[in-house]
Amino acid sequence: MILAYLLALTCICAVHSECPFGWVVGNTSCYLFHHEKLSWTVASHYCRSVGGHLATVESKQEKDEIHEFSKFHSAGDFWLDGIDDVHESDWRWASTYSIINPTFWHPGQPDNLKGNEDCLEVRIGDNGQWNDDDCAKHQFCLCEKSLN
Ligand SMILES: [Ca+2]
Ligand SMILES: [Ca+2]
Ligand SMILES: [Ca+2]
Repeated sequence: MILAYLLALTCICAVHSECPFGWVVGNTSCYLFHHEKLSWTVASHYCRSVGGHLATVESKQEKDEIHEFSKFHSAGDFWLDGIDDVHESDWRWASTYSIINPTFWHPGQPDNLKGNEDCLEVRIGDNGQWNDDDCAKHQFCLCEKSLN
């Protein structure tokens, strides 16, 4: 009886072992909506400290998936991994320095307002489309790590 119980527990744990506790299971990645407002740099460090990186959106499918998750898991706009702080308007995923393609900018964005917007945020009120904002602004963030 006890053995059967332990076996059942093992099976339950195995089913949920793809993502750590508290992370959302996506199609190809695990996502963590962090509910503390942080500057982009501190948010990036936070995601690394939990074994991931700020989320990179690499397809329409991933963009839509994250937008659906955000309806339930995010209290507001959140940082992604994108930056253009090395060369203005040259948007890259910071964790890999790969060019951001495709992009999902909100109409009129990125506008580099006041010459000081070099970090990428998701605006949940704008259907999950993107805005560039001041990296020093404190914002929620989305971490990502690979499914394994
Ligand atoms: Ca990704
Ligand atoms: Ca910029
Ligand atoms: Ca902007």
